Amino acid sequence: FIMGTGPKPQEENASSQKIPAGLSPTPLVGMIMGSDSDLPVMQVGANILKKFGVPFEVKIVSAHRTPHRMTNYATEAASRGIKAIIAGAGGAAHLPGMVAAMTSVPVIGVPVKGSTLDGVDSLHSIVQMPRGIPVATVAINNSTNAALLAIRILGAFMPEYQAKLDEYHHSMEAEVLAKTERLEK
Ligand code: RP5
Repeated sequence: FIMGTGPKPQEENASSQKIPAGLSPTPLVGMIMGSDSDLPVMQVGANILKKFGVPFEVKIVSAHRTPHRMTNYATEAASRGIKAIIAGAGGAAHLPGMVAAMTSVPVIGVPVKGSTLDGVDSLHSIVQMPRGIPVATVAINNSTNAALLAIRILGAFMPEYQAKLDEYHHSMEAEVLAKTERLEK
């Protein structure tokens, strides 16, 4: 993937990272995004999937620039064995909702912050799905939580992922407790 060149919002530490190697030909999680300019935000979540050992793929799928590709992706996802789709998009961010309309695989939307409106446009576009077609929406630019939610979905029927999440939560707790201990000294 080639990173977008324009000034784009980036999560902390995202700019120096790349989509991790080892993308799977038989993914359980599909990560899609509307543009390569979304990559700096989305690769943070991709790194979480990699860290948890989740087989995943990453693809640029645009609802408005590549609508046929989007349709194919959504309609084939279930038969390809994909159990959760993470879809990041900015602006009039219809990608997650459109994909969710064409598959019963759970879709997690990541509102990507663009250069205007602070990402609220993306957030509202994704979170305000009319009844009948749900999209689980995470906070603006929070591909980390999208990845963790996808892992929770896998954990519902693959206990090894639940165990890994428990471990993750314990290490997060230990980290916070260690920090507060240092402060209190
Ligand atoms: C959306 O439009 C993408 O998800 C991206 O966030 C936004 C801008 O795309 P580019 O013009 O940077 O390609 O489709």
